[in-house]
This record gives sequence, structure tokens and C-alpha cells, in this order.
Amino acid sequence: MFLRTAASVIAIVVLLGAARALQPPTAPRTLATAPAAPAVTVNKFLSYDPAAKKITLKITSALTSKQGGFNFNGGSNGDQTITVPLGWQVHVDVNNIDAIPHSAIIIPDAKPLPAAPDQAAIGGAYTIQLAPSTGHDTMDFAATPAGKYLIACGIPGHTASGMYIRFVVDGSAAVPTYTGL
Ligand SMILES: [Cu+2]
Repeated sequence: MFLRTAASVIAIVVLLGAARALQPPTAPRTLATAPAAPAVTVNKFLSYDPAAKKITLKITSALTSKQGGFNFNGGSNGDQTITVPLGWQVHVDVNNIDAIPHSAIIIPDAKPLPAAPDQAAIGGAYTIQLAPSTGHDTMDFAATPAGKYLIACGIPGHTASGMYIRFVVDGSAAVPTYTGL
């Protein structure tokens, strides 16, 4: 019994030594963990983290009664413009508070406007069809390539009814901006 216990203790000591040997040398902690940079608030729809180059955008369909509800954040017919720096990560929260379905999709800013946009110009930059009143979805994408786009509604006829605002990916923009409010 004693021998077995002694053998076990030796085995454990050997194992501990081996485990310790497997650990990499502790790196010198020259940099203290920086506190998270505070997000910069542009307005009630747009904020960003400059260090992480991450943008958070809130889009609400039919936020106001403007254009008969065919608007995003109260913007219609391209009268609002969101500009983001090239390559930044964009997270968009899209909500529909209207009595009819809507959606959101980023398409090229080009005429003629499609009757029912269904081809996103940026990978991942589209939502599902959002149910009336409670519909919600998100878009997550990298802002590339640089260019002029529209955030449009994919429901047939809605873009033609003015339900689009502008979205610009700008290689020379230092920070995101939101104009037209
Ligand atoms: Cu719509």
C-alpha cells in the first residue's frame, strides 16, 4: 500500500513536471490591456468604434409617415446618405414597424432602379422579408468595394416608390458620416 501510494505520488510529480515543461515561457507583459475605446455616436442611427473600425447602423422601415411610409429612418428618394470608410466592418440592425412587409438590400446607385431588388451589391448586405410591425433582421458585411450604393427595399414596387437612401463606401473617408437628417 505504501509503495503504491509512493508510486502514485511520484507519477503525479512527474506528470506535473511534464505539464509545466509543456507550458510556453511567460511572455513579458509590456502592454497593459487597453480599456475598450468608447464608441463614437454620430446620431441616433449611427455609431462606430474607431479602433476596431466597426460601424453600427440602425435602420427602421417607415420610421415616419414621409413618402407614405416608403422610407428608411425617415429618408426617401435618396435624400439621406450614409458614408463609411472602405474596409470597415458594418453591422446593421433593421426593423420594420410598418403595417406592411419591407426589407433592405444594398444595390448599386444606378438608374434604372430595379422593380424588385434581389441582387446585393455587397456580400451579405440584405435582409429577409421583414414581417409587418415586428420584423427584424441584421446585415453584417465588410464595406467593400468602394462605390456608391443604395439601401433599398426589395419588396416589388417599393424602391420605385422612393424607398431608398444612399450608402457610400469611400476610400478617402476617415470616419463614418450620416447626412440628410
Ligand atoms: Cu418596402
